[in-house]
Amino acid sequence: MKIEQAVALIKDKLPEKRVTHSLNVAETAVKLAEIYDGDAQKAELAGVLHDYCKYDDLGTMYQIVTSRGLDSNLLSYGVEILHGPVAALIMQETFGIDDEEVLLAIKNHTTGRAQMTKTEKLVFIADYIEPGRQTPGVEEIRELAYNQGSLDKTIYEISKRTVLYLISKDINVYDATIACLNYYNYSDERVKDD
Ligand code: DGI
Ligand code: FE
Ligand code: FE
Repeated sequence: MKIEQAVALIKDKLPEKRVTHSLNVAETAVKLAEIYDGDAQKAELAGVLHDYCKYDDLGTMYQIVTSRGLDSNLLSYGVEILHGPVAALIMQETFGIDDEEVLLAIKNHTTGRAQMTKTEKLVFIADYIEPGRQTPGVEEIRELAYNQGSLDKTIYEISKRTVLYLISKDINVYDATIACLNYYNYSDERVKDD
């Protein structure tokens, strides 16, 4: 899919604020691709499309999870966890996107996972640090991402903050979120992929 078509798709479907966020994520992911020698085209496309299903009907999303055999644990969660996996599936089935890195980056943008591809990492981080985000402490993560030279350390710090936030609100943590936290924990001694 060409980037113009992706932008048209989200402008047709998402409210203006979410379109702005999505374009910011795409632009941020491209910047990170330049710093970290990633694929800017893939990062941009996944960034534009990552929140395509953010406002979809939850019942319809559960039907998609069941009928397409997605992880059944998804059925214990809400739209926050479902919109990535469902968007990836729709981009593949309905819009014919077949690039695995783009699909994975859309699928896992909320939770991350262990052993992410470069494009997944770029979109996961870009979603957290795009210029419109005002989460307390986001400046520290921007500094890490832009000036400290480690995607993996940035991912760990994002994961840690997300999990601490979820626990403080008694919100359940999805398996992939925990797997991401543990995998990118740089205090742990296991050898990582980069
Ligand atoms: O879609 P966005 O708002 O741009 O951002 P996102 O897709 O990263 O979603 C962020 C929300 O997802 C935030 O409210 C925290 C929530 N979230 C992240 N990991 C988990 C989670 N929610 C639950 N229940 N469990 C998780 O593991
Ligand atoms: Fe999202
Ligand atoms: Fe987003």
